Amino acid sequence: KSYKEYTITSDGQLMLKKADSDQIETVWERYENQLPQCGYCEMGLSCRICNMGPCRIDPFGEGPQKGVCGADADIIVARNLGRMIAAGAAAHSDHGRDLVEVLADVAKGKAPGYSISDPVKLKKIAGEYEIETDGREIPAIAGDLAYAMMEDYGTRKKELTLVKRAPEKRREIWRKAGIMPRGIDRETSEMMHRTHMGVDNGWQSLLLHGMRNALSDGWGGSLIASEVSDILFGTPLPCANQVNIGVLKTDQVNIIVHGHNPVVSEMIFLACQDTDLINLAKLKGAKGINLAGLCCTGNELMARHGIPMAGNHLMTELVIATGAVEMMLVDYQCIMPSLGKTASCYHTKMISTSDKARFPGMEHREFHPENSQKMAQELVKEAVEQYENRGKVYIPVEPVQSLGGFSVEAVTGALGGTPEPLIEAIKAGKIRGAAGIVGCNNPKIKHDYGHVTLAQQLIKNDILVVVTGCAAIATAKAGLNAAEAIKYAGPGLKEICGALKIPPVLHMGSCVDNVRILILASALANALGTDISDLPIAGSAPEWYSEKAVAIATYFVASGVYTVLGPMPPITGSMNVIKLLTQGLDDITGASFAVEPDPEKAAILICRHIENKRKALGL
Ligand code: BF8
Ligand code: SF4
Repeated sequence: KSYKEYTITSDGQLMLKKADSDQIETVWERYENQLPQCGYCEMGLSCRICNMGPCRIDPFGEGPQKGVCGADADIIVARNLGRMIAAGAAAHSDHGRDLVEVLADVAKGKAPGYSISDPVKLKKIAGEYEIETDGREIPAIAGDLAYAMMEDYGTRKKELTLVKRAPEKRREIWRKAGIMPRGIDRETSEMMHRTHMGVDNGWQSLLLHGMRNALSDGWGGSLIASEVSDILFGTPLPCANQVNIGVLKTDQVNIIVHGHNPVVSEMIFLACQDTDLINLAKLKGAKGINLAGLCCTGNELMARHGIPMAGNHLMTELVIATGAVEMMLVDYQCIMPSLGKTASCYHTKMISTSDKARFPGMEHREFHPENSQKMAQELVKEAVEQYENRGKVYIPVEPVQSLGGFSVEAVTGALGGTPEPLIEAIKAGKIRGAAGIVGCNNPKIKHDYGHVTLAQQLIKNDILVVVTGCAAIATAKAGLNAAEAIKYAGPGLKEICGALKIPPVLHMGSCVDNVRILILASALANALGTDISDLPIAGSAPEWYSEKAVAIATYFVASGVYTVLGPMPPITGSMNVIKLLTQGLDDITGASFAVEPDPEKAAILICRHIENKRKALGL
């Protein structure tokens, strides 16, 4: 079989060949071994929520139409989707909580190595929480903010603090629909309660609560994760970096960080700059220490420090197969449990770092705020010592240049301090609108094909593209996140991006940073005195796989952003659920979902939507 059928990337194709000759099992092989996948599960028609089951509904109407408890297809599909949203929201929000805990420890002086890198942002957000900042010491403000954020997680009775950043019109829509998020943990917990057997058996009310649960992530947990990361580690600014497997170095100690939480990767980043450790690496015959990222923690380091990026989700096994990685450190989320086995074929040391996430074949070395600095030093030293054990390495490509770090502050900065120039360009029709391309890789879609094709089509049609997560890494590898990529853009977008010296595809960060897209959209809506749903913008997740992506897509739609999914979610067992999500929601949140696995067709859907919104605005 040709490796071109699996991935459009040349490093991926070459590494798949290498993995084959090394007899390394990959995610694609395991996917093929699973085929055909269960049709009931694909349609969302199987239920194993209680022990009277498991149950399944016959989609052809011949077998059972109800589970043992009496639940029908609509209830089962809605309940399953609700639990996907809850898991996704929990993942992002619990990640946010870890940052808030570090913030609290920094305030108490109990987190050596961590500090407040952006005091301006700290004060700004403290102000949003109505915390007194005038004449007060930074640690005191940080402590109060951490405490107030922890309260947002708990059982609040009213509204999350930061929803006030959404346009007033949008908040009224949420209040009217009864989906205003109240507490971050509360909404996830309530979803688990509602989906217990014998609680909420209204498929509509389940889906509405799904919206509220997702909003508690988008305007709560993820937003807190993103903002507190900026406070602790700095707000991203545009910086150059390199991407693909070619960022690994034959003559340096290669350390990879993989996962999501900058609490770990930032400390590794600092330790990699330690002169004693660099000298030790030289003593061992290496030219230095090369730190590179994978997935979202890589995106965080890339956005803040220009650290190179080795690859996205489907590349994680193949990066190890280069034989060039001395150590890979993981925290949590999207880390395939196969990685330990892959690494056992090479000299790569695998380290798990979070008390919440263990993996077979990895050594567990837990990071806590009080020991992180020391632990990072020890581990980088061990990685350096591992260099001597390296066998043959294979790094088949040269890296690609890209630009990262487009926080909202950086985007408005590039525009000269206000969103006005962007609005003018949209009004003049030079930029037709903007679209987010976000989310994962999934072996069901040719690796990176969905992201790259969609981005190419959209910029060609003068639509500004913003990217996060694994999508951002895909477009970076394809050369689209560089200023030179304006040559692929339509004439209007080319003119504007050329004048501003920005790429037509803007890397906005990791998956929790999807909230940056919402904040930018809110700023545009506020400047126009309108709501997010009136803007000529759209979202998409062309290769999504994870429950987190379901939460993100849902809070996008609940926030008024039309969103096109690539792979079909497990909802086809209920026409009612499909109709509500693809049409009915328009009346409630002013936006809906679409599903289109072919990125060229998805581009047409997005262009059409953007043109319709322009028309409605009289543009
Ligand atoms: O949070 S895009 S595969 S790595 S879930 Fe995972 Fe998907 Fe990548 Fe980051 Ni997001
Ligand atoms: Fe079956 Fe109902 Fe139990 Fe689900 S909740 S497993 S449908 S009995």
